[in-house]
Amino acid sequence: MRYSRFFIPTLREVPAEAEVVSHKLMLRAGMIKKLASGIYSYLPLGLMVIRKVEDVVRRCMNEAGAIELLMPSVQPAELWKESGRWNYYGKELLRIKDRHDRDFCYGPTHEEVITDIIRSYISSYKNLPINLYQIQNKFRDEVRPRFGLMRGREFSMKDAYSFDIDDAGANLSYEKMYKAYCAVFEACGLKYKVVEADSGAIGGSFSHEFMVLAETGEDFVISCDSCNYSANLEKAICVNDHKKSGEELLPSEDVATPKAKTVEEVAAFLGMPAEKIVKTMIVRVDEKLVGIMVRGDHEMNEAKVKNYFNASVVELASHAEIEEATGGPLGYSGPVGIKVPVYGDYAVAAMANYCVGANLRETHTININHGRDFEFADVDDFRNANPGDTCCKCGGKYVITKGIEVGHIFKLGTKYSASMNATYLDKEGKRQPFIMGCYGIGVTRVAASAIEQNHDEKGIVWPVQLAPFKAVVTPLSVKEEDVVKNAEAIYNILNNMGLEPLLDDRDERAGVKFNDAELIGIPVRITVGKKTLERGCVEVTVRKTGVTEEVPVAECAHRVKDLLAELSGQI
Ligand code: 9G3
Repeated sequence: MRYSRFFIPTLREVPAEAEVVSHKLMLRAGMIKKLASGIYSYLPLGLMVIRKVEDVVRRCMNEAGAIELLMPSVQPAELWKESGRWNYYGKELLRIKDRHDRDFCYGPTHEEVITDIIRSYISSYKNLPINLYQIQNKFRDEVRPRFGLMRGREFSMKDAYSFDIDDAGANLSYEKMYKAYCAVFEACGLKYKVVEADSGAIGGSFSHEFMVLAETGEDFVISCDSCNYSANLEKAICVNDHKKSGEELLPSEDVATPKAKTVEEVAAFLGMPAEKIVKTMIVRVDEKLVGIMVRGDHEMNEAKVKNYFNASVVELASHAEIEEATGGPLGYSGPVGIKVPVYGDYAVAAMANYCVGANLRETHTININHGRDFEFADVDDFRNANPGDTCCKCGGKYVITKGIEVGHIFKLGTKYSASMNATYLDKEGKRQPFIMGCYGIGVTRVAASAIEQNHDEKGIVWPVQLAPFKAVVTPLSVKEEDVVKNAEAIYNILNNMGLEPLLDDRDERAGVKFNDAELIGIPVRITVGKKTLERGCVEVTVRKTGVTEEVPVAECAHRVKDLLAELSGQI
């Protein structure tokens, strides 16, 4: 491609709203343009990278035996009413009406549509298993879209759906996708981790998330420092290895704690460590109210509470509900004398003489002891894991890093096939619901996360596998005939070798050309200048290292080929 005939609107400055580096650099490199909140146009350079990600995904999915199709993005409400999700989702589901006032939605995912297709055509166990996938735009009316393509409202996803006759088959389909996803992120040159995840509202028995490791990630990755156990924050198991305190029980006493609301303020006021204070969270679990007690230096884990009660909704109770349940205001809740059952996290169950809210404004009670002052309905793991916690697999210690969720795979089971009556005839001629799995990769998020992992102060440093152009040929002057002739020749050779070169044939100063090449992050630059040509050479520079070497013109193309192979870890 000739730069002068392409369209790369690079920017010097970016809007302040761009917080993370991938957002800033995608805007500056002229890869994307914001159309509305969370909605972006993919400009030519951006689209080239997205197409590269799609190519890698397609190749790995096809190699795993999945078959590509394409479903509409606008979906009829009827299918969502069948699955029971039309009323389950709130404003995040973009509902629209057609000219006949019929209800539709802009698809945030396609479980309903694919299940409708399969139930219409697959009637016998003989036609199973099958895995169908698409790369299609999705729309999720996120409450706070941010970070550019990292959390957009309209985004491109590869979503796959598998249908099996039984659990064993579904596990095999799941395993195939697990391996295919590893192949995708390897092939994209990304550093990633697979973590156990919570299936949550999606249902099904288990799921894994694929996390690109980046400090700017929105998600936490808990991994063991001794074994390969890894889970996301929702899922990471906290073992009950808390030694009983064994303290002698002290008489409890109400103490005034004026203006002390947070655990830190109460701890400071009472001169005790946060871990001697216990929070009683009043939460609504589906229709009922319960108290969940966690240590002051721990955070309640909603996903664990949801799974413990096998609930579909877990929310903090409203002020009125707290008043009703405890007789006291928000922020001073405690377990003593309240109308709702109280559940304790393992860490609390091992404590004695701890401080709780007195269910009175600006008042706490010290030296409280379960078993004497109140009873637990039950104790379990209700908190987020913390760095240093004991590994549930090997007893090692947890470390916590940040990550970007670029892939998520789910063993779904019969959640959709049962609700949508999607069945096949088994060997005995009996109707059975399909055992399903679903698998998603955030294609546009992969492109952004690659930048989060590969950039420096000059701009993007594309992994060769995702680079829009693998090499840029930069003639220092387009007025020097000899320079232009050699640049054109090298460009044509690289093109014929399939090395996707960009010829910067603009009549611009060398500095501008260098800055743009470094900003858009092309792996290798070939600089053609009068002086080096006098020695029959050109300069070859590797973007990642900044190392420049002088190479005879005749050997230049092969040197570039070798460098690219080195950079993509092929040699
Ligand atoms: C909705 C809305 C948002 C959603 C969903 C439904 C997330 C929803 C989960 C999934 C599960 C898998 C197939 C590809 C991989 C992920 N956000 N999910 O179902 F109505 Cl508004 O999408 N689907």
